[in-house]
Amino acid sequence: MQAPRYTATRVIRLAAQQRSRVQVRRFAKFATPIKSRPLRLSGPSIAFVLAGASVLAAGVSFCSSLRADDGSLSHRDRDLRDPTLPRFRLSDIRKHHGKSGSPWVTRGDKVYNITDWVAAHPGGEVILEAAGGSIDPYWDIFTIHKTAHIYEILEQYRIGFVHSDDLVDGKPVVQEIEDPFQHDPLRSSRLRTITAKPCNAETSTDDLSNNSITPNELFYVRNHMWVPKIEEQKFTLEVELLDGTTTQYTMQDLRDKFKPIKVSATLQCAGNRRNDMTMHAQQTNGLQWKVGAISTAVWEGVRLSDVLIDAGFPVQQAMQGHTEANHIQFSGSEAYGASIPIESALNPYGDVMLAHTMNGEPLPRDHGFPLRAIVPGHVAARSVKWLKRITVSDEESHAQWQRRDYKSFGPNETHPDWDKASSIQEMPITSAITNAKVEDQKMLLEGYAYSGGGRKIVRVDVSTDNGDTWDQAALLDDEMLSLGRKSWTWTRWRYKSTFNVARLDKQDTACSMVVVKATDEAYNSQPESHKSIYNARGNLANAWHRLKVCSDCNG
Ligand SMILES: Nc1nc2c(c(=O)[nH]1)N[C@H]1C(S)=C(S)[C@@H](COP(=O)(O)O)O[C@H]1N2
Ligand SMILES: [Mo]
Repeated sequence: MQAPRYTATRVIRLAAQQRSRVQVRRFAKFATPIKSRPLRLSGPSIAFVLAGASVLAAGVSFCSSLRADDGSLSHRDRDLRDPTLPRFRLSDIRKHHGKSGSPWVTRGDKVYNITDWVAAHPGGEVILEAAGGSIDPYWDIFTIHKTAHIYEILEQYRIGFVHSDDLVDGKPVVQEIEDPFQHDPLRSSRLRTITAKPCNAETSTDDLSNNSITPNELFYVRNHMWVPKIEEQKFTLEVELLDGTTTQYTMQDLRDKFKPIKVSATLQCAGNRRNDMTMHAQQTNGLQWKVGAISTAVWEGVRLSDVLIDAGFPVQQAMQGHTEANHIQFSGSEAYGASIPIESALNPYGDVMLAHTMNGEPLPRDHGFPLRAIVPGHVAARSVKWLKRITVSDEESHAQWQRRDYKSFGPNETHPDWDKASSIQEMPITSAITNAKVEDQKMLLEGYAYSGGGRKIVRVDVSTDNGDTWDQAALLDDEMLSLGRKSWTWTRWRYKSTFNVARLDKQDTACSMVVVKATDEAYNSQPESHKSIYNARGNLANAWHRLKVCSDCNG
């Protein structure tokens, strides 16, 4: 009997499925019995690297150095490696697969027993899909995870070496795996690329300054994995209710059955301005975004609540609090998942939507073609792209992006209790300077301010002397930014100094520290320092934005 051959993407999709009971059962259906497991290394999962790596990374200090190597085998007959550690055959290692109860992985010629790691990290179970094989080919692709601290953690679980009879030139023969990024779209060279695979690229300060609605090709891209290839004709969205009943919708169904809506909304990554926190507090663990992990578009699609009603969910009743449902879970087509609280999902003023159109165009592939969730006013991590499935549930999504990331902790909490912390949902207030120059001896500043929850920006305060004295920036109006039932977008602002910058020189300094902070309609304002809100993951870095501006330098 031939076992189903897993492609990398299939395994990952399975691995990342949320673990509600129904889904666990569905998952079990795909489990390959060990004997018929195909020999090619198709089982290990990229999700291991992604999930494992970031879980492992949690609370671990950053720049640790790589361990010295134990020396590798140069000839299969002469095994010079540490003789005190046992050797294992690949055929035996394969028995330590995800369902074996004692999962192992290999890296190079080394063998690791990750059983204890898994036991200590509830929610990190996706790691099990890597078990029984090598993680190397995936780490080669996901260079982003090839960091010293992750190697070092893995080292703690080493139990021995791959047997020399299974090594060629000192390494187990690792099957070539298809580069899942090979079909990613081309991106504008105007984006500031942080990592190419997966694509993480921010909008440039010029493009932030010049556009109130960000053109699609300049909209920041934040992908945890590859961009899935989806044919609109073959695409269906599945909606599952609490009792397990499901309804399918094609894109045509969504267009034909539901009233279209148009909402302008800003998306901002929880990691926006993380680099600022690194610079002003200490090293943070994550993509070092500057001020451009934020962009704004006009989204068109249908209301989530309309679709839920059609699928049979008693929305009216739920809005009166009569429901067991607490969360709406979203699953992406690659592996990503997240959820939002039921009250966000059903709020008639919340404008939560399933979007197929971005600035008048079909969603670009990078931004979720053919369908994504847009959850205005919430951290962009909840606006799941390539949306495949909506699950009404009594609990939050089990995806690691819900449970093991996108949370924030106190400055001292290096080993945080992830289960206790709340997921980031509505965003706090922030602001940034995107352009600073001196023109005719006046200082000219431009930037944005944004607050979550639909809270309008009511004021932007600017200081050109590091916070000693303050003035107000002009808030720019733009009717394209007001589509929707609340204030879902950034407010762009501009400031021109009333004094001549020559004054700066007279003070015996050619430069001044410019500071901006914003206030929203709930009179929330930003914290003064990044130190006070430091967290190892560098999430929600929303302290006053400071920028040194010099009279002899433009920008
Ligand atoms: N399916 C899927 N949805 C996703 C992500 C992802 O990697 N996969 N990234 C999330 C995060 S963290 C952010 S910040 C936004 C980024 O959206 P954008 O790439 O359209 O700017 O998408 C969110 N939705
Ligand atoms: Mo994000």
